[in-house]
Amino acid sequence: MDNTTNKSSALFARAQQSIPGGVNSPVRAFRSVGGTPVFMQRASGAYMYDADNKRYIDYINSWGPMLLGHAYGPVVAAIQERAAYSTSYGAPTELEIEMAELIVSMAPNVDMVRMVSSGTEACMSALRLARGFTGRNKFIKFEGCYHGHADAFLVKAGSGLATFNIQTVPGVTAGASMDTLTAPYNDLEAVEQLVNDNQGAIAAIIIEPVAGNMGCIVPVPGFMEGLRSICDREGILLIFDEVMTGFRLAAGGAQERLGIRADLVTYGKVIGGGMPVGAFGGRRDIMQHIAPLGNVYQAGTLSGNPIAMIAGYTMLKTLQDNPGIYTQLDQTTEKLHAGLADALAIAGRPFVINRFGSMISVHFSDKPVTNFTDAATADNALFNRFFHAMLDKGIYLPPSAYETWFVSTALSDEDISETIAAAREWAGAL
Ligand code: HOZ
Repeated sequence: MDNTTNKSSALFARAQQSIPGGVNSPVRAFRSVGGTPVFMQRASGAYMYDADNKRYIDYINSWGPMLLGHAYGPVVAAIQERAAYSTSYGAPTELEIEMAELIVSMAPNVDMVRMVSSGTEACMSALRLARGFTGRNKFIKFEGCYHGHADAFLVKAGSGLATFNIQTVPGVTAGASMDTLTAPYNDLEAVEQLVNDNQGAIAAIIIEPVAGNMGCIVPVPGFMEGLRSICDREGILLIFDEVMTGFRLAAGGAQERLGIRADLVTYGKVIGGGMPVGAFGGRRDIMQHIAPLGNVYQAGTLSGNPIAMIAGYTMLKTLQDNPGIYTQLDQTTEKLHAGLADALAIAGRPFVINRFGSMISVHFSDKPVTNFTDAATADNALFNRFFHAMLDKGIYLPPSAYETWFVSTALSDEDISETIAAAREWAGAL
């Protein structure tokens, strides 16, 4: 099925000549849902406009960062002002201290923080730090969780690897992934088994505290508490990958929302206000192992970049000063959930809507979706049809059942109603 406009089709054909697959990140290519990706030219608030100026209500929000909608005025103004000072110094600035202090004041259990340029960098650095701190090599990740594209994480990973059913990644050596242990999400017994089988060898358990790379999957009661107590008992570090959830679910992210303490936390997306930013932080005694204080080496020419910092700082300060934003996000997402549930019921096909805060997704499944196997055995062909029908009606959903949707404060009641009406029309015609 091809729902795209003429200009997008022409741009996609041209892009494929000089960019692998025509895109700079695989899921954008629409390969699993079919059709041609929509090329965007601008966005404002809740809306994106494609190359032919067709308007879309956006539920991707740049895969998470645009929590306050697109082209949020104060962030844009701050970027414009700072750009005139210089776009990069490669030397420390006061702004980086202000950013670090702000993060430490918002995020629980983060005494120190190091800025990087992406969520991938944040996760690979946090893992290296956990290994350096504990002197152990192995780590546990969960099937369907995605922690960026560093070699060790590309085992049973979600997001694009799940979307394209990539089981083995050429170029990732056996050596790079031999210390990666995997367990099903929400399965504490499987974690206990891995820990027993690898006594004294596991440096870290890394997890998306609310998973967003196999659709949205919520931790069952007791699961996170169980991980915390296993880590405490075994001297394992608990790493929360809050690239999606950080500053989105609450000012203090999933740690605050779930009431669980992590030893290390990784950030991305919202923390950069739409600029390429990531960060990892945590307990002082662990963070002090990072160079130049310790020997766990990590560096970056553009780390702490002034434009990225001012965008992120302005975003986070807005969130800190306006806690009502989180209530608004929850209420908007609840309305969307209720309306979609009513609308999709018309089709008479089983479906599950998972939601936590402003993360939500639909799986066409007849049983609860609590792990990757559940997500993978849902009717994802039906999701693809749903996706295209919504796209036709100007509703921009992630082009994969293995991605969460992200809600922004820019969405109005009218936008939600329009989205629900589109879903109802599709369900009625099925
Ligand atoms: N890894 C992102 C979704 N989980 C996709 C990033 C993108 O295509 O921009």
